Amino acid sequence: MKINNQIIALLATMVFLASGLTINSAEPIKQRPNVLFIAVDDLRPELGCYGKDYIKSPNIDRIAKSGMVFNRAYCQQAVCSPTRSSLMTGTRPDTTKVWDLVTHFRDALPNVVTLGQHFKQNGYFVQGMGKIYHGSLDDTATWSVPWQTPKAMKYALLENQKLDARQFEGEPDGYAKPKSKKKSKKSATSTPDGPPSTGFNSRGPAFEAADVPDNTFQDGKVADLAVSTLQEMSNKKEPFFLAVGLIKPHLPFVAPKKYWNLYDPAKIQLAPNKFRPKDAPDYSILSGGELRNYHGIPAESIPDDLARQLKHGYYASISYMDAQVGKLLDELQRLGQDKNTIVILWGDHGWKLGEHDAWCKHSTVENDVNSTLLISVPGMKALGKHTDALVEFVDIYPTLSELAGLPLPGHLEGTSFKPLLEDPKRPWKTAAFSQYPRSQNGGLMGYSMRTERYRFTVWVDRKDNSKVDAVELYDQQTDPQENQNIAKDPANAELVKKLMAQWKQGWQGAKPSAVTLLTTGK
Ligand SMILES: [Ca+2]
Repeated sequence: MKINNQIIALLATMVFLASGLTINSAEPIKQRPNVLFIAVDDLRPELGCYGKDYIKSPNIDRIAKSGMVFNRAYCQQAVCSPTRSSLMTGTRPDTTKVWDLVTHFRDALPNVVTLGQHFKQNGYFVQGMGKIYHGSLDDTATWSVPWQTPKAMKYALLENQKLDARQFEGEPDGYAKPKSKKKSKKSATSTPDGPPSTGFNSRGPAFEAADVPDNTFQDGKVADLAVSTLQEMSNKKEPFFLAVGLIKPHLPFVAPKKYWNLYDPAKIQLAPNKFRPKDAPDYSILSGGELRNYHGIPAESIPDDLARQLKHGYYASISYMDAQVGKLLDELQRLGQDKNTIVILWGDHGWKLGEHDAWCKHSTVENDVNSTLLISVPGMKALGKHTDALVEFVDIYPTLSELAGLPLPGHLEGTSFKPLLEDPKRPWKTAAFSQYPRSQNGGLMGYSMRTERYRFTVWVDRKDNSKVDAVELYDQQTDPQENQNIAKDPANAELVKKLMAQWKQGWQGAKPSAVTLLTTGK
């Protein structure tokens, strides 16, 4: 009887392992993979590994070579706190109720188990540093030890520090706090179109190139801290989950001069579509109020020479951030932990660098919601591959959990994309969903759906979602820049009807079916 039980247990384990879906959950905890979770602020997918050879991102490209690049990864709302709250809770903005920069997800979800918390509860040592949650909206339950960020200068040059100090109480930490918290909250909730405005031209310059070491600024200091933390973690008995948040290429584009020197400004190409999308509602894209908060940026359209400087700064900031990523990868390798560590890197949303005569994020257009996502898993089959499958940032929580052999909490609203790591071309989600609020017309929410071929956005009354204010439709096959809204073209009436029906099904209707998962899984 005892032997029979052992045989049954052995057979059960073999079937479980043969399914290839997850690590045996009975495996000793120390055998589980570590996770290096790198969050990058405002990083659009314009990198060497995304085929943009002119960008110097050799270290992120290393992750791509040992992992997979997601060409069509979508954030759920293109601004810091909503996208990060969504990703970290594994739920969508309408569940977190975080659509602005001042609301904490614990207000609506007091007991939700976050990604880090889930790993912690399953025996991991979970530590976070740098920008993971937005600004001061940390969540202590996520971490095994308190989250931390080293203090650093925002600008290296004194004249820039002075310019920047005008509107803020001492803000050398890069997390400037408005003088009045109350005023900030009122400002943010009354204008959900963007970040709390600190005033036109009130901040320091939008860019700086000073000849200073990497650790002058926050990302350099965070990388140094992460390197020493990796050393400590590699000596622990339990596996680690280290979350490292880098704040460049977020504005201001401040990077040491050596990274600016990697680019020839004369060769920097400006956006080819410096105009609004035709036949789109006026509120669909904002011109970029966040950028106008910086000193010397005009309220009107950005002239080409300034646009070129800004792009130069964005690229330099990418290369500076990328060098910090390299320090983490080098240390992981030096410690011999690379063989047992999942590395994931994500940019919290996309960005406009002059496309549609606009800057920054804060919309539902492809430039803003399509973001950077790479993952490298020890032993994965599809090394160095790209996938065009539609994935969403809410999928990251279940994916990492499954890769580590952890159970999936019932509250999750995404789908593990682990099967794509084995077969990047397999059938997958039929749509990805993003949203953005607007204050216009009594308060609107744009719910946007990206299918294989189309972007379809429906702007509805926030108080009554059945009231439609406007519809946008872009054919990504013929118009990947989204320059022409074709929703009102009578020739597309049937297509709009069909997409509207799919849109009404929402994310629940776009999931890869259980049948697909089982029959094509390898
Ligand atoms: Ca951001």
